Amino acid sequence: MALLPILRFPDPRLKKVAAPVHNIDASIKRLARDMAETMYEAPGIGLAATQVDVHVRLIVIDTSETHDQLLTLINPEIVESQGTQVCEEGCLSVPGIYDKVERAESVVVRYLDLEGVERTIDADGLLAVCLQHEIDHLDGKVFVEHLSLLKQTRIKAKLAKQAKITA
Ligand code: K1U
Ligand code: ZN
Repeated sequence: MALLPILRFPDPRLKKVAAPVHNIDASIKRLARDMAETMYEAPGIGLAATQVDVHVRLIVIDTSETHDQLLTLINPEIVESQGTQVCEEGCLSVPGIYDKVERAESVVVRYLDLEGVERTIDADGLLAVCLQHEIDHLDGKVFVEHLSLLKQTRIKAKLAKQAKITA
């Protein structure tokens, strides 16, 4: 297993649209394991392959308090959504920044598991938010792009300052 480096916003590679997985081979299974290890170590409650600079449609999520309910979703697709909720979000690619984003309250997501079996999840609350956040990553969208342009400019300035200090 390996910890993978996570891209930082506004890295242009975070804007790439990920390609569907056609073959769930050993390299996809290894990537899923490495992403889970990276997510737990960060720590975070989700991670998309885009964030580790691999542009395939694969996400891992664990929103449980016990960190033992890992979900690995290949080619996830929102097939139904209902209502709205506003939730404070963070992102491992935008460290130290948290802000409120409006999302659907509940979603039904269709995906393939690691054995290639088609499944659906019916999610609400934090899991629904996390699914939408991670699927956005696969489409090249970071949560700050849901915020005003003024906020985005401030966030970029703050991250640039942080990067200067740590360089
Ligand atoms: O995609 C990511 O960068 C992961 C992100 C997922 C997420 C968080 C909150 C709302 C929506 C999506 C994170 O995991 S940020 C870190 C975080 O939320 C967290 C860290 C430690 C314990 C609990 C939560
Ligand atoms: Zn994120």
